[in-house]
Amino acid sequence: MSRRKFIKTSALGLGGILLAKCASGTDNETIIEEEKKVIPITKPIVVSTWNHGMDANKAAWEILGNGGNALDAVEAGVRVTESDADNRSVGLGGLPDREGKVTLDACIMNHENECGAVAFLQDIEHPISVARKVMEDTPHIMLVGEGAYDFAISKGFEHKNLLTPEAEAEWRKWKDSEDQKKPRINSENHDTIGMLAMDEAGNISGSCTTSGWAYKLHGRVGDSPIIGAGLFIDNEIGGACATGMGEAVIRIAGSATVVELMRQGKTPNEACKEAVDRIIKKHKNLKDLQVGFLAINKNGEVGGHSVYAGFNYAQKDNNTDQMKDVAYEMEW
Ligand code: SD4
Repeated sequence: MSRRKFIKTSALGLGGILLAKCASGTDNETIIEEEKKVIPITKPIVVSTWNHGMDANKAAWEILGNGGNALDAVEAGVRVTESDADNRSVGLGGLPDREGKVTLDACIMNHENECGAVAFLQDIEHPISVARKVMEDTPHIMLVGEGAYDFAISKGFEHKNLLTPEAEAEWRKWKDSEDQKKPRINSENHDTIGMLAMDEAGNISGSCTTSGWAYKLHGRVGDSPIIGAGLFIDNEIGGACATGMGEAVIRIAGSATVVELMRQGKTPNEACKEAVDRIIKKHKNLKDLQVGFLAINKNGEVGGHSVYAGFNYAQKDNNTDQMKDVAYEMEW
């Protein structure tokens, strides 16, 4: 018996896409005929990782909802989280490294593949804005440590002690504990904010900012400031960001991988799942190895996937303002 199928899929950019749909056929033949179907693009839209994404999205939406651009939105959005002293994993109030120092990682990327990053930055409240200055005011992409700090001060950022009394108390308790066990990433501590936005013009930008893994070695840098690992945007395709154990994300060039998988035709959900599968395949010891990916494509379709249960993201667009859970591979 022969089965003939005619499927044609064609991208029409901003206008929508042509989708094939099953029509009819005889008993031994299925003919899938081409049918024009316009899928509306969801834009503007902003998504960001974890519960703190709701407040961050709100700030981003004030820009996106008024015709502003995605780059301004992703910067303004995550600044809210950076300034939230109650948040123990980003900016002010973030848990420090083993030495009691709060060290920050951040990066930003726009629709023209321009990007900027800072890593191991101390005493500056808004690393995301310093990253943007690196992108816009220098020929470089990443500044680290003292150099990043000096650059920030030269650009008018203020010195600020980011170790709040509450975070310091937690660190001292950890330091005095017998086992000095590192908190389990994501479930016990560590929720970086990654944000992806598409504006009314259809341009995508992204940002990612964190104080990194609590009680890490002094000098440790994670995936969050590394373009292609913690964040990647290709405006022809979409964008992705990561949260969780940065070392594992870097090993598979996580966010760039997700974008490349979408380029091959995968949906955001499928692309994030395949990147998670790759992390699982490449690591022998998966204990506590949580990683979550979040992605958006040019149609404004959003997807995510994580190694362990519990990763969620916040979405805001003209019809949505809510948290969403992602599918995962394992229970804790
Ligand atoms: C890091 N990826 O420093 C960050 C931590 C994180 O949710 O995302 N936690 O490795």
